[in-house]
Amino acid sequence: MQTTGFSTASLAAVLAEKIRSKKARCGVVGLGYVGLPLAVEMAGIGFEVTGLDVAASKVDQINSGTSYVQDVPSRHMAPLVASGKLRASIDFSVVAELDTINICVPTPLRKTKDPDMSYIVSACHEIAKYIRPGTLVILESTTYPGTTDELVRPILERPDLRVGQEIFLCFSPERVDPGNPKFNTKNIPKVVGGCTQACTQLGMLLYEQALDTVVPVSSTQVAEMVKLLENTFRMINIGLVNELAMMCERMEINVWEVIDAAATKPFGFMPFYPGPGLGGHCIPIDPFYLSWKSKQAGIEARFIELAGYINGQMPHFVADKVQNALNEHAKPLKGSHVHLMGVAYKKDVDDVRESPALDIAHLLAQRGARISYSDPFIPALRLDQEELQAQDPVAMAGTSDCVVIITNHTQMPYAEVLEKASLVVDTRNVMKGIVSEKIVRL
Ligand code: SAJ
Repeated sequence: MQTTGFSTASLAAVLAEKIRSKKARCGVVGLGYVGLPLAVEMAGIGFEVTGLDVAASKVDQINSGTSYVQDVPSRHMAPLVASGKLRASIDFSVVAELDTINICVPTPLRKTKDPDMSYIVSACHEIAKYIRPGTLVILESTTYPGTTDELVRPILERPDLRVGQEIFLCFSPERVDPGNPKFNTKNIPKVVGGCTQACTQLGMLLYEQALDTVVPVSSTQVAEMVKLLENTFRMINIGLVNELAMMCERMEINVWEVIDAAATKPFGFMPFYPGPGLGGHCIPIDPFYLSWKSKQAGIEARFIELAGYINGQMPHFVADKVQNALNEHAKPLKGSHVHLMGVAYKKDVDDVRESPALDIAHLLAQRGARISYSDPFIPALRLDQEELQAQDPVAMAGTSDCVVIITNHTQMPYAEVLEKASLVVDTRNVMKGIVSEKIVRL
């Protein structure tokens, strides 16, 4: 069918050929822990990639060959910048020259636990100003089912730019696992679903150039729901073992031993481990995108709400455990020096977003404890109104009244800390198998 001087078939065919020949000019909007690795991957296999971000500091660092993302070494990125394969800009007018655009902007929660779509909306409005026929847009930000079709499509679509005809629109969930040494942008299977078959085909073609495995699904809604299932599955199972930890404390059963023994079951079981709470920018947040949309559809997502409540209780559970452990040593929490060992939201990452360490520190300080912390990945930390510097854990173990192991980073001097400390509250079973009066376990 003739549309605006181009036939749909030819627009898709021309774009497909540009992608196959690597002549497509690719854009990535949002240069964080998802967008930057994707931009580098695509530039690395020969596409000319333009990264777009609203933060001039990120753009300047990239254009100077300096990476700020843990999983993207500067030594990998700098040559791509030097060769002109990768560049960054804050000027969205470059969209007019792009053939493909991946949107990797944040999707946080508001304080009311409602989705904050402002980053997606703002990016789409910028793109809509400059997008031209024959362009493929793929949203990667984790979001509720229906976002691509109900929110993104109406912003981008015009009578002369119809999705599936003159422009092409997909959703593909990002599956980046920061700090994972085994799975990376290239080898993690990539799910993609388009608004139309032609959209899906083009989305598949683009990812097939750079990634090992592409998994097409029948719609953008399916692709959006896939990611929410993945992360809701984790959040609920973490909530389950956290509740089990609270039960086991009352029944004086070692929950870690229970989980390890259950994990010997070779089928039908997947171990999760209790901890000080749920941190990060995915697991505590993504499930609430699903529960929000589910409520709109008239169904209460009770599992998510309950797991959210239980996981949210863990910092209080840990603070009580510290207070009770000090009490057993005839020390009031008030006035005691408590040293937090590891404050990042999970092991071997340099990110404190939503870290339970922040909640635990706040609760202990509220009850009168003096707080110090150590973390090889976090040199400085703002706790409430105070700016703290990371301390040496062994020195702190010798001078504090209690050490609380919150994040089980691999490279930490656990043996020396145990030797020097008078009391250790271990929320991660780092001291597994060690028998000592000093150790209190979750
Ligand atoms: N946690 C537990 N017990 C567990 C597992 C995790 O308490 O058994 C805690 C962690 O300490 C952390 C929080 O939950 O505070 C989240 O941990 P996570 O291992 O889920 O790590 P994230 O938040 O980096 O999740 C990412 C997710 N990746 C994407 O969303 C693309 C998730 O889907 C991955 O499964 C996860 O990494 C992973 O497997 O590492």
